[in-house]
Amino acid sequence: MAEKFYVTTPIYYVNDVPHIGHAYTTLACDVISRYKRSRGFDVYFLTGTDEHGQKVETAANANGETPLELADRVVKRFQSLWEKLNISNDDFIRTTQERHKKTVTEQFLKLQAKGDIYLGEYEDWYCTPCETFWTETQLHDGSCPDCGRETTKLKEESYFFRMSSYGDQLIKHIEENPDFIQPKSRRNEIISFIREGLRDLSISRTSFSWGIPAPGNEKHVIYVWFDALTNYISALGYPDDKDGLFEKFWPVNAHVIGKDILRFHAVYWPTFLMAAGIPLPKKVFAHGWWTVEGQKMSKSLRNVIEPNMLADKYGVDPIRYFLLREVPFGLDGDFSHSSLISRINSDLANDLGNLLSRSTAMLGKYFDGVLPAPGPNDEIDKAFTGRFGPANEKIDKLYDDMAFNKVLQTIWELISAANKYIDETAPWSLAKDPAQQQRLGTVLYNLLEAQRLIALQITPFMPDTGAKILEILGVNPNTTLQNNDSWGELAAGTEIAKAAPLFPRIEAGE
Ligand code: ME8
Repeated sequence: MAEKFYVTTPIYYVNDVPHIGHAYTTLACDVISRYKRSRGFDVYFLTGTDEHGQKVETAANANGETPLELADRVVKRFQSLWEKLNISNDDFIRTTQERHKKTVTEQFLKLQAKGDIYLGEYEDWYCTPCETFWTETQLHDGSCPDCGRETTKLKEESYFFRMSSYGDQLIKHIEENPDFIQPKSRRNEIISFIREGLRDLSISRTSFSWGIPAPGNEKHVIYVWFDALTNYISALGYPDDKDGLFEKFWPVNAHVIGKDILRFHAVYWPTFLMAAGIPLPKKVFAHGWWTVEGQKMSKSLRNVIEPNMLADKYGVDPIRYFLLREVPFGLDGDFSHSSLISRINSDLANDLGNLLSRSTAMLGKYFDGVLPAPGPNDEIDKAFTGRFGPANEKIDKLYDDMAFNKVLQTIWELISAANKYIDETAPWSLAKDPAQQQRLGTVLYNLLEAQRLIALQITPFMPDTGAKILEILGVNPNTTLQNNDSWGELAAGTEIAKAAPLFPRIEAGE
């Protein structure tokens, strides 16, 4: 039976429209999903939207619409963007769906029956935009330590989750499972947060009504994180599991999130799961933060980068490539149009595009576009062709660490090696000597076969480009890596026409 792989994005709030930050996380999950499928895994890739809470209620009131009308309107912007960016999610969960509400209600009842949810009273400093309570000591000069805005003291009846009972068990889990929180640099931050002592967590509100009612006490709505985090199991049909998805895909292989919501995923969520007796996620990966031309992205600075606009201007595949190539996953990065343009011109138009047009042009010129059978490999050929097996193995390991930029670096080392192989073997000189005809055929075969393997590795990042290269090479564009990643599968006799440039160069200022 195929190995399974379950990966999730955060569910995005519907009170904001999608920008490159959201696209980044979703793209990363898409790339790893496509890679794992190509390797024969049975993949479940989940994304969705977080639709409850005070912010949505307030925004809807201000617009003169109901919260659900607002959610219905904004969710389409996410869904159409994912379609445009070629996102291959298997499911899309909305927290307003019945399937989700049912799971949250059942979780609540289960933990309440166990004594892990109890009714108490809450008093603390509340940041409305962040929907987060802070203790007095966490505030920065009285303001929210996350967003810097004003906080207000709130006291209300609230249900609490007995998070304080689970701190020791969670530390033990983190210590015994070194891959649980990634990147590693973030583990210590979480461990010290837990060591400071976990307080019981307020998980309901009476101050607004847009949410899932607390069962049996409907003046409370279930507070946003208890609601939102549960999406990862409600989408699988927990607890009824009529379709067997939970049984098959849980525990999740990776929750991919931004560093802003690591604590919720690495502390709150695992303790909810422990209380419910559900196994913990295998990995929580917190990636870094994008700024734009050196500044924080924000509506008020009017510098929000809309992926729709970028895709229209530069094409979907270049954007997909750029976001994952530019910055090591896990570190912060800065978006600038000039670095995007320079990557498109140098990596895509020059390195990748020229390689294909040069080699297909030579095949046309020297062999009428019909791929010759290769003769024996010289030392120089062996050095080149021998790179691909180890590179495939290296890439597979890099995916386990979500090191997307290193995967791309490794692929681009192969592309550079291919360009260098052309320069070193100088096919144009071989072509002058009829005695070198077989040697010339070997060189061209190796070059084009190399590009078949390169295209297979490129496809998770740039699905259209990968398919296009495979088609040019006369290979079925749906070919996967599994069983097709060893050297020498390109069939002699295949007709390969001269390829048009894959990526037009972009002049600065265009
Ligand atoms: O937090 N750089 O939703 P959200 C990189 N609903 N990534 C960014 C980013 C940036 N500048 N801005 C946003 C929520 N992101 C909750 C989640 S999950 C159970 C509930 C990405 O709409 C990043 O993945 O605020 C971040 O974690 C997420 O968007 C926050 O999305």
